Amino acid sequence: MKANIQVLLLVTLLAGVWGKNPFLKHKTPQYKFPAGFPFGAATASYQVEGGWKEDGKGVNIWDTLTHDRPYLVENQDNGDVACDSYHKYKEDVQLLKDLGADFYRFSISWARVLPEGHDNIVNQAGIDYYNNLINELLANGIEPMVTMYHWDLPQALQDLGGWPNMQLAKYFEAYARILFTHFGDRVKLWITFNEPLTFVSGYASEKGFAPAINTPGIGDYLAAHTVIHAHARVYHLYDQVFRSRQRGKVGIALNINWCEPLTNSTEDIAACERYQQFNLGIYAHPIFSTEGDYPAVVKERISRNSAAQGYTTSRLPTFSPEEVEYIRGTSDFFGLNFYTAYYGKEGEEGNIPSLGRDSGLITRQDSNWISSASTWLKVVPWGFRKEFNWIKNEYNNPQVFVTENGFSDLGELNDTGRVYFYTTYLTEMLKAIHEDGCNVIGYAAWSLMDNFEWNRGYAEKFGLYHVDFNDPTRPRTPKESAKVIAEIIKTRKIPERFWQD
Ligand code: PNW
Repeated sequence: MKANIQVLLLVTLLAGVWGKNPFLKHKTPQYKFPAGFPFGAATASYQVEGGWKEDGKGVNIWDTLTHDRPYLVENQDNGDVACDSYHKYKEDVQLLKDLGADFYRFSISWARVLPEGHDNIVNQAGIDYYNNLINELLANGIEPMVTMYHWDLPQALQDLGGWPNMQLAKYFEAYARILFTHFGDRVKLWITFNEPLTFVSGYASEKGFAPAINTPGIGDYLAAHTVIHAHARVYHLYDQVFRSRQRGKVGIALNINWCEPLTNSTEDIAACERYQQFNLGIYAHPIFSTEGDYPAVVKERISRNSAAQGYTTSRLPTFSPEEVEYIRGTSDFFGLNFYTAYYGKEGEEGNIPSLGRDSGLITRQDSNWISSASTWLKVVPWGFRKEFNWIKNEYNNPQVFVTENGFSDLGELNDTGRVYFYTTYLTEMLKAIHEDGCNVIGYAAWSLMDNFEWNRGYAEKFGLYHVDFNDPTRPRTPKESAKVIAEIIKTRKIPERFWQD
């Protein structure tokens, strides 16, 4: 009898060592979020505000796309009313308060402030709206984090060619000057651009994001070039005119998917490295690397492909040495929007010419990965940790502020998929912080509430709060995920019932 118990104990112990003991639960270590680590939620002007022609707002490229080419959007939806946050911002602030959010990431509609895009006409009603929102946030102890550009370019500037026109860098600086002047006394966290990689694709296809112009492999590279210049101008403007008085931070929000090499071959490893360089490095290398400029592999391949295709100059514009210096180091933090991952292998896919073709790899997702309502978004929590590490190694461990991370479904209140997404992704983020030493300094969930999901209209929902788009009063209701996020913010850890084996 005694011997039997000893054997049982020994087996139990050994199994425990091997991590398979059914009695000893082998779970993720209970890491805490560092003291003072800010949690928040994010939205964007066109996706939530509505009020598309109210009080002097000018027309932007998403107004134009949804009105003139409604077939480009699921169900012909548009953002004319959206969540009606133009009228309901006080309620939005209460939602944030109920979450326990430390900050709110929202964007300013350029055409609401400058109806024609230029700084000659300032729309006072637009200034008032954002002043009211900012003041309401601060009165509730919530810090504003403001994105200057989340894809809604004034139509008047698109009429001049949009982002491929280098003059827009100057106009963007003038717009930013207006924002710093009016709001910089209270706004201390600024993001110049949200996801340039995504919105410049509006110049690579006539079917996707606004302005939906089909100049792949040329227009999108020109747009990227202008955007990088525009970002640097705004950073220098802040340094020269505003920083000493306002003492805030200026960054940029870049999106990237993790790319896992399909095999261990040097070709596939190199292919995934190219994926990072073509999709993230194209923006991050000029700003965050020690040497600046576009990544060497990006310059080489686009130049080589351009020549082979009969162009006498590269389709990718070049920075002069002075420009490289001007752009290098122009960010106080690295804003990261992260959602999903792909497998990558060497190969060729995509139109000639295009960024995808130039990058020289084939990407696929694993059919075993958990799906969302968005075709592109599979749940791959470990990719989040790997991406933090890639950024740490590539850019000398910069301060990374997660400016977006989230999951789509069809809008159910008992959103178990979203709860799984947040608890597993945040667990990987904690490992990146505590085990890998990645310098993660903040986190924003995308999104505070269901909203206009671009070409997918209202078909895919990312909100912590449900919004009823059939009700003219657009009521908001907390989902299960809102309660779980509130619990995480309060307890500073992932609740034990969500720990994974
Ligand atoms: C981001 N992709 O867009 C945007 O910043 C948000 O405005 C948007 O609502 C959110 O993520 C969810 O889509 C993305 O295809 C759009 O990989 C598409 C992709 C990634 C991000």
